[in-house]
Amino acid sequence: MTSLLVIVVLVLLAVAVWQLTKIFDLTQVGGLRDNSQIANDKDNNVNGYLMFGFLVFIYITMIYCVAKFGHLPLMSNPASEHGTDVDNLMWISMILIFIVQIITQALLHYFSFKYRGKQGQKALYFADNDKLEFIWTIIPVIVLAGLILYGLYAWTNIMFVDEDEDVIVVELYAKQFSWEARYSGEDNVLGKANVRYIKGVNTTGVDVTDPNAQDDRVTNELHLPKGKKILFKMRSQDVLHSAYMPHFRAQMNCVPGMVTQFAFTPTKTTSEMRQHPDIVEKVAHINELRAKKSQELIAKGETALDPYTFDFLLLCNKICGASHYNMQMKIVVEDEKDFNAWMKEQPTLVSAVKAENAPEETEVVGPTAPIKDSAHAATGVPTIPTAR
Ligand SMILES: [Cu+2]
Repeated sequence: MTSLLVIVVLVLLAVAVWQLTKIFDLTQVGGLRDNSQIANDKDNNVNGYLMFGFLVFIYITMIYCVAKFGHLPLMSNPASEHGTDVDNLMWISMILIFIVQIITQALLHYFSFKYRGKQGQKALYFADNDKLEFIWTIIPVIVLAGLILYGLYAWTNIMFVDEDEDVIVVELYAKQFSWEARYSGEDNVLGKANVRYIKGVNTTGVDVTDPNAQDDRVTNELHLPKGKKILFKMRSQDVLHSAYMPHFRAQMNCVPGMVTQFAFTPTKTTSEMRQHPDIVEKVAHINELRAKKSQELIAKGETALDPYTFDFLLLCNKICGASHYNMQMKIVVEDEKDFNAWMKEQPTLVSAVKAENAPEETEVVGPTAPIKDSAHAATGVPTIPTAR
């Protein structure tokens, strides 16, 4: 309501100023003032110098933004093998854009000034110039072709997964508004899945009767071993999501009804990343802001904020609904030994389903035990093959 009142007051003020200028103009009628609608030399000079003023404004804004916000884009210290390629591509593109815009803006504003209108001066009729046109066409063609070819080369390299390569297959399951990870287990093949199988603890809709699903493990935290290639298979339960792992320079859409994939090799563990100077500086800055906010909260009698520690995150990068902003999952990168130890502690999905369906007194048996509630297996629901 306050904002509406402020807007109304501003509009009324603008109308009042406009009316006042009209009255002022009327009082000047008959004076020595030039009332012609055609620009004279003075007008053209003013506009010419304003062009220069605008150029200076653009440059100052640019320098200010680079100095103040330049540290925000993730363009150094990637945590994946291919991350360096993405960063290089980004650096080359940004530097080229920077140089080109500095030169073209200067030329544009300089010529606008130089050829500003002058009394009695006529514009020169200039039909065309093949040499000039050739130069300003061929330079962008060469630069853009180089950028596109380099980009395509980098993209093909990043997306290529050798079928015989030793990779760990992990499924990322997206839904409004959380993530789940499904590990393919010892056989490294994911069991079939379909949204119609979702029931109780089987939140990812895995066909628990599928032999490949017997050793699948579903977790709410994504653990990855350092130095091992991970092949992610993405699925979505409801709408379009996007699996975004910024520190690994990885992103892929999660589309309902199909499986998409992305593979990368983590090169830094979470604890190594926490010790990196860039991250140490960022964390210190965030905690400074949090400490200030905590003081305000304490003054209001509320609880203070916890200090922040760095963690890799899997985020959703498609606006998928009201809580999209909070759709994230923690990623822990660790040494292979720690990863294997963690993996051993995770129960298989089949054993969890069995425990859920078993009578209270029955104990959970091995992961390959037959499934009691396999009624859905006979429903003939088509499954999405998620195996490699
Ligand atoms: Cu989402």
